Amino acid sequence: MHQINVGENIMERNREIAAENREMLRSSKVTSVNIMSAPGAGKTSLLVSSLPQLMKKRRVAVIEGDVQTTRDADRVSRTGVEVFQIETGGACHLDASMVHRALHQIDLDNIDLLMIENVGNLVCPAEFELGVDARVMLLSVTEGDDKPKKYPLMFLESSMLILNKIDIIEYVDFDMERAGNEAREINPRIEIMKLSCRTGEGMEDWIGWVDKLCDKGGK
Ligand SMILES: Nc1nc2c(ncn2[C@@H]2O[C@H](COP(=O)(O)OP(=O)(O)O)[C@@H](O)[C@H]2O)c(=O)[nH]1
Ligand SMILES: [Mg+2]
Repeated sequence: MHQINVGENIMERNREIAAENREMLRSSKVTSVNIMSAPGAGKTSLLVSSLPQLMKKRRVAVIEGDVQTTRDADRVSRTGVEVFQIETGGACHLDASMVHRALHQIDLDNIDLLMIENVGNLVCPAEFELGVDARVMLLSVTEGDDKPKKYPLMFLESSMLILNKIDIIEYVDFDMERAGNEAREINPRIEIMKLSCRTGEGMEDWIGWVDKLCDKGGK
C-alpha cells in the first residue's frame, strides 16, 4: 500500500512560506501581529478601538481575514487605515500563502506595523503559522473560563492572551483567575491582559504592548 500523507505536506509547505513571509517582513523592518480568537470575541473591536492611537505614532496596514463578506474590513477601514482583505471562501483560517499574496500588495517599506485579523476560530488558526512576530489571542468573558484546556494549541502558540469584555463580567460566571491559571499551565510564558473594547479599560496597556513590540524590531 502506498500511503500519501497530505496533511504533513500541507503543514511543511505552510512552514516554508511562513519563513518567506518572515524574511519579507524582517527585511522591511515591519512589526507584525496575528490576532486570533473564536468568532465574536472582539478582534475587530480591538483593532477599531486601538488603531487611532497606534496610527498617531506608526504607519499601519491591516490584513482582514474572513470566510465571507467585507464587513470587518469595512469597519476597520473607517479608522483610515489601509486594509487588505482576504476572503478565504470557506477556509476556517488564514494560511501563510494567503498572507504571502497580500504581502506582495502592501508597500512594506512604507509601513511600520502590520496587524492581521485571522478568521474567527479557536482551532485552525493556531495550526498555521503566518511568519509574524507575535500571535495574540482574545478570549471574551462570555466564552467560559474552561476554554484554555479545551483548545490548548491556541494558548500554547500565543504570546499574549487578552481577556476581553471585562465590562460585562458581573453578568457571567467567568473566573479570570481560573482562566489565567489554566492558560499559564499550558504556556507558562503567556502574558495576560484584561480589557474592554467597549469602555476602553485596559486599552492603554494593549497599545503600550504593541508599541514596545514595534520598538524592539521595527524601523
Ligand atoms: N460588552 C462588550 N462587547 C464587546 C466588547 N468587545 C467587542 N464586543 C462586542 O462583541 C461583538 C463581536 O465583536 P467583534 O469585534 O466583531 O468580534 P470578532 O468576531 O472577534 O472580530 C460585537 O457586538 C462587539 O460590539 C467588549 O469589550 N465589551
Ligand atoms: Mg472580526
